[in-house]
Amino acid sequence: MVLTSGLQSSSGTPLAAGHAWRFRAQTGQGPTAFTSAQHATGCSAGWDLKFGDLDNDGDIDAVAIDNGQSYLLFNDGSGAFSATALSATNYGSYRCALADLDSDGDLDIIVVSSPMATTSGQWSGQNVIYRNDGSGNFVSTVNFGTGSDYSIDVDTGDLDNDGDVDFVVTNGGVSDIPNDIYLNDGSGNFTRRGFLYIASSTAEIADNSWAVRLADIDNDGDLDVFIGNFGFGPVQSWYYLNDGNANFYYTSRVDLGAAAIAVSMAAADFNGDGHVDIAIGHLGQPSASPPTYNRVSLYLNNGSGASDRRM
Ligand SMILES: [Ca+2]
Ligand SMILES: [Ca+2]
Ligand SMILES: [Ca+2]
Ligand SMILES: [Ca+2]
Repeated sequence: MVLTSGLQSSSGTPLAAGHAWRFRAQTGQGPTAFTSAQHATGCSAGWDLKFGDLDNDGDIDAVAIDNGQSYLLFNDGSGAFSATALSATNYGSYRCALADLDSDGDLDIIVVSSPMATTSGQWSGQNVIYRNDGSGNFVSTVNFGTGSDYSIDVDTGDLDNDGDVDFVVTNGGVSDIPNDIYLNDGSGNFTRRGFLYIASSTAEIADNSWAVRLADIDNDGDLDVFIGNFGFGPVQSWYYLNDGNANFYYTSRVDLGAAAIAVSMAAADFNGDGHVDIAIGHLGQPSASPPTYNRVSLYLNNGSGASDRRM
């Protein structure tokens, strides 16, 4: 949730800047069956799919990534979606995030990409921010990163507790590359910060990372970071605790213990004990030593760290 005006403190003092909050809603038991399987026209499959009201007309729209190309899927109000390309260029995109990056009350889009040679041409791997004009038009774009970060995933949240939306990008689809934090100046202009430093050093640790999710792991009021790593052979994934100012030092890097490729993640309080847990989707390598298999691991947070429990 983002509020940009009319904010007051509990004592009635006006607050100058807009603020962003994230809530977790507790819900009852959901439906036990789903009906209807309506495909969006113009977009055949999805590498990623994120939902939000892009054109501020009260219904939920979506952004899809399909075979490196990004698409807007606008809802006609009845649940039918039609796809239009977000960009004329296929950047080799993997995943996206929706958030109000410039605090003007509409959802903007971050798309992260990796360069790749394909039969239909070279994908450049450029990462792009698309700014919303408020009506679902995304003609204002900002490139970010080096263009060859080999970025795979992105998640948004207020990492430095200054009321605006920041984001984390995982890099290294093919090799060990440091991940990136991008901090917002409040107007949607971002400064890159190296993700993880060895204490008392500015040397960044590089991982071959795929998945990222932000959540307050230690319940101290700031967003921490889960990172899922990819590799050939046993691979460990990590979580990183925030010092409150978006600093993540080596001493706060904690092993999740997952000796398997982690390609996707979801963070939620799965057992309802007030601590955020993590589910990791693994890509198996049966021929590796030791072998690993396709599976989902659930790591339950005991309040002081995550403990392994496999599904
Ligand atoms: Ca809409
Ligand atoms: Ca916006
Ligand atoms: Ca912030
Ligand atoms: Ca925290």
